[in-house]
Amino acid sequence: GAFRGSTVWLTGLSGAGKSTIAFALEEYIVSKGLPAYCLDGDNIRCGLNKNLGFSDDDREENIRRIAEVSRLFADAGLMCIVAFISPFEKDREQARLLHKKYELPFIEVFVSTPLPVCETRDAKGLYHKARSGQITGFTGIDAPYETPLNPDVIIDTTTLSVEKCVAEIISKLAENSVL
Ligand code: GGZ
Repeated sequence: GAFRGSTVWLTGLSGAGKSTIAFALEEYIVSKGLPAYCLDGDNIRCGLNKNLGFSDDDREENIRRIAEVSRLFADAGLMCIVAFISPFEKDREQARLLHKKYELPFIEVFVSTPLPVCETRDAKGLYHKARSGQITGFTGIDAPYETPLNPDVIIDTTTLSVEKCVAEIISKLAENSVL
């Protein structure tokens, strides 16, 4: 079908695989000659949101700004692929409503990889630091993660390959006439 600007919103724990899937999806879309761009901690929390930390209020503001930016990207005709924990249901719902208001497609992908798997991966050693008390307020350990109530796609990277995860998202996008 015809390509339309949209937002693919990945949510899940640290280490769930959000960024890996996001960049694989971006690569796939760009390889088709279509415009896509990933927003993640590296390009948002280091720039636009560098004044924000990990308190509940800061996470809410982090997600609010990301929702606004993704809405603008989608409106500009890109597929904006967003990869943040986004732990609060109400903030994700606000992001969805914002896109709805501007009639822009919004696909919520719950990367549901369970905590024990994320914790075993522990790529940056943050879970270890959280368990040993060197970091406080870490999502899944001593800060909440609210499980999405109505995600459009659910992906568990424990057993699914990156290619399969991307394929699941692609088929949902096609179903929604975004691709
Ligand atoms: C959760 C934290 C924290 C705390 C630093 N809690 O694996 P990472 O390192 O690369 O991904 C995590 C990232 C989470 O930032 P987000 O902007 O996605 O979070 S939120 O949507 O809740 O605003 C982790 C690192 O930052 N990190 N401290 N306390 N993750």
